[in-house]
Amino acid sequence: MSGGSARSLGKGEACLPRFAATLRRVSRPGPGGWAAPERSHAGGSAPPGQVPEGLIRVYSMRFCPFAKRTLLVLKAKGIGHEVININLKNKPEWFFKKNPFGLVPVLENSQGQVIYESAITCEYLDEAYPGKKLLPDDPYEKACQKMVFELFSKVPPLLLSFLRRQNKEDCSGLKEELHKEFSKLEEVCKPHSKS
Ligand SMILES: N[C@@H](CCC(=O)N[C@@H](CS)C(=O)NCC(=O)O)C(=O)O
Repeated sequence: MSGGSARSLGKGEACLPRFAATLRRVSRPGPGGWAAPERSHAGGSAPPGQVPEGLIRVYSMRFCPFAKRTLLVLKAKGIGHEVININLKNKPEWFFKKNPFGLVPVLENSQGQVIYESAITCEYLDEAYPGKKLLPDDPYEKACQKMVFELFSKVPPLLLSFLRRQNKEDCSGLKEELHKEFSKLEEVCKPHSKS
């Protein structure tokens, strides 16, 4: 490692700046600011129609790490889907009928069934669609995966706070918390690591 740091960095700590830089790159505002280039549905907008047969719809927001979970599962399983972005600063009234909490992601299928909460949407997609199974069948193995998922759940909100901090704001506490969370994650991933 370059530089004369007083102590060597833990693995989780070393990857933090890289992770933050990647997040900054993917969530950098475009020429028009933070507004998504795709149309997003805001207050006053008409509700979208029925989901076309053979597709599943995901109500999302471009920078939402929770919605990314759902989108990753859709991609991994090759499920045909459409994305409707929601303006979370000015939510359409109809969106609360899809999810009473008013949060993305939400899934809706062509039978009008809706599923919200990212972990639940991921499990639903894995069970409802054929093809590559993402969760193990063995109950213990499945529980282990869910525990890792829960452990990782602490990371995205911390990263968001890290990205949203003001330039001069002291973020040492935040860094410490992130380091702690990454270390926990590394500890549980160690037995499965190849190196
Ligand atoms: N526990 C939820 C969290 C989802 C969540 O917080 N989504 C954020 C966007 S990243 C949201 O919809 N925020 C809108 C709000 O707080 O009103 C999940 O896992 O789906």
